[in-house]
Amino acid sequence: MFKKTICALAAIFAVLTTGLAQQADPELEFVLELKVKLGNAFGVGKTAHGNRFVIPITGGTFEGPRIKGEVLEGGADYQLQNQEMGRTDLEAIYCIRTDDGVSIHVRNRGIIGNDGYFYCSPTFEAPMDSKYAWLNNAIYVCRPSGFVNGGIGLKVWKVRDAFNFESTIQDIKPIPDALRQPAQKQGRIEEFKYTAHRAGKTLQKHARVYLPYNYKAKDKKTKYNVLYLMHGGGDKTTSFLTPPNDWFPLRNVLDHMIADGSIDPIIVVTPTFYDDDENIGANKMDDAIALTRDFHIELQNDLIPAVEKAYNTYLEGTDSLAVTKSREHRAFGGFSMGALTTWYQLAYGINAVKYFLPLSGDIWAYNEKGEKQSPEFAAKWINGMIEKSGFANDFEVFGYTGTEDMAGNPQKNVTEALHQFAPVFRYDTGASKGQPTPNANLRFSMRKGGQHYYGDINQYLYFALPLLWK
Ligand code: FER
Repeated sequence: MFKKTICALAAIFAVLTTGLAQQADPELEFVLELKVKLGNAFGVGKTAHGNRFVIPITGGTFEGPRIKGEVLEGGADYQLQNQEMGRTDLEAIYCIRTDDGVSIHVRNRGIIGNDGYFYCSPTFEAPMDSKYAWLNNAIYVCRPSGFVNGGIGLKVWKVRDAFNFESTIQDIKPIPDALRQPAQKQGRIEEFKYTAHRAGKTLQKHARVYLPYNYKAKDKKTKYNVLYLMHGGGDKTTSFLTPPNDWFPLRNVLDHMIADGSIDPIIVVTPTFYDDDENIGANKMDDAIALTRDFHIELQNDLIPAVEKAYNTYLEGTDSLAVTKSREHRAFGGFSMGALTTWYQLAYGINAVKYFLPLSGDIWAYNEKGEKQSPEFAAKWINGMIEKSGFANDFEVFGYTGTEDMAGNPQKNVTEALHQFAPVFRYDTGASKGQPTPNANLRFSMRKGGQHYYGDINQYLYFALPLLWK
């Protein structure tokens, strides 16, 4: 008992000491609305605790952004009138069943004041192995949303942390000097040629491929996760994977991180959304945007089948089903226009990739007239795309940028809009305090002073790569 108390206190203390000053205020996120059918109430009478009433629950429906289904018959709302306190305590116990057949137990306790104050706090008990397990570990509030014939409407919200700009600013560690230097155990970089098909054109293209130290083509049993990294506007396949001793030391950092065990050996592929390294195919910004938007087609149809068959990866077969089956072994990230490519990959090609790293870039979404829209519009648009993909419960975003980066505020604003208007995203308010939120799939941090260039982007990768494939 004593030991347990100490442990609990230690846990609370740990939470409190990690960044209490930056703690976000709570806010409510709408989860679902219930329409509960009620039977005939009956009174038990005056008991030792008060005046007891029972109101049978006979059915109904519920619906929210991530869940919907029916209310099952057989529960009841047990009410206790307490004259001295001027209120009625209620406790409704029943089950709901989702439209895909998952039963969830509900226990909703609250008060109805004689002054009309009517709030409850429901708890949900969903099977841990179901896609609704996220309902279990949160505090909810609920209040009536009107009466429907013979029943009651109830809206339910989850209490969560509000988006807090201060808490997104964290000290992303600089890459230690030693890790910028060539490592003892070095991977190698190959130029990989492949054929791409776009809009009736056949293109001879290439990407750079980083292979970790000790990669052996003949050792088919050792398979590698693959990270695709897209360059920014006007850049090329060499922008991320430069020769050793260059300013942007990603290949050295990868060698060191693999050698010291902070990441598992991976293959990194740096393609281009242009026709080739001379930026052909984009005369104007509009062309470049279209190329970033459509790159997911080339990735799925041409690049993944070619490169992941040539090297030892988890891809088995080359069709879209094979690409989807191996998606958990794939990450896609990029800088600036490459970040835009990443967001479009998430919107259009989530079936091929599980992990997304938009680095200094926001989501560009357009109306039918081709006019660029607000972050709120972008958030609702990408939410709809992910919702209908069937992968809404199986993706992760690691977004990073800097306070002095021209994409800093745009990415911050779009992240806030995702938190606010895109229910498929669960923003990780704890990431910057080293206390990741359970079930979070949207991490976002801004580096103080971070600018719009590969040097800072390399630092974000150094910070983020150990978090992938966990
Ligand atoms: C952004 C700010 C700037 C962004 C891209 C850019 C995709 C730069 C684009 C370019 O000119 O190359 O938020 O997001």
